[in-house]
Amino acid sequence: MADQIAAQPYSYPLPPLKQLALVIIDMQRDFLEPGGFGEILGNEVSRLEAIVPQVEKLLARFRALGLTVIHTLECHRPDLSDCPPSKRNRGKGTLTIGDSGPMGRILIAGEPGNGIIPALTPQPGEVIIPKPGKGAFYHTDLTAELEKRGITHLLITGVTTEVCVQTTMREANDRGYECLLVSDATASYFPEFHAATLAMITAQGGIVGWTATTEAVLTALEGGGEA
Ligand code: TIU
Repeated sequence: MADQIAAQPYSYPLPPLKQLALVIIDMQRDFLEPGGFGEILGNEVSRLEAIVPQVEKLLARFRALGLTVIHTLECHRPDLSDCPPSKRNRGKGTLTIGDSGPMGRILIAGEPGNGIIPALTPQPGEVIIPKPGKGAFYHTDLTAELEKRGITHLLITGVTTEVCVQTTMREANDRGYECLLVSDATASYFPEFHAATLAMITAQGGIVGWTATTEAVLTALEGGGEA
């Protein structure tokens, strides 16, 4: 197995694999399917589906290697006590967070639209982090879950690149995690924001971390044994 991943702005050194986690951010029906939060914010949601095959491949490899997988979900309690009014009032669509939509109440935990898409359904033993904000560290158990497992390195995927993905990567970077964003396993409703995010992460010698393709990650992990 390789000891690094071919990445931008330079190779990403791999730690002992048990210290590496795959983070899958918010691959929820609310963002990927019509009738959810993404669409009520005015977005064309079809672009996000394109990354599902890449995320599936990475997930399959992590499962085969017995490595840590973390799924996050952007969601709020049914009583909205964890949703600041500033967030609820934003968007100015016909519906807002907590309202009933075609897939149930928008962005509310347990509603059909709020679940992870079937192709990426978590398996027992995988970590699920519900989060009320864009970043996965804010008001969640993520730090505790990472520390419990001795995780130091994060491969980050999911949606949307410049919102929850970038916020989470910046939060992780400030906490000392070595972060790599998988460039074709993350998507935005806005292709120019996807490109800008990759560029700003890797600028200045990797100020926030690294980017690499799914293929580069899979190639580096080829032949890796049980952690
Ligand atoms: N609107 C948008 O691009 N994203 C979000 O609201 N949440 C996530 O990115 N998950």
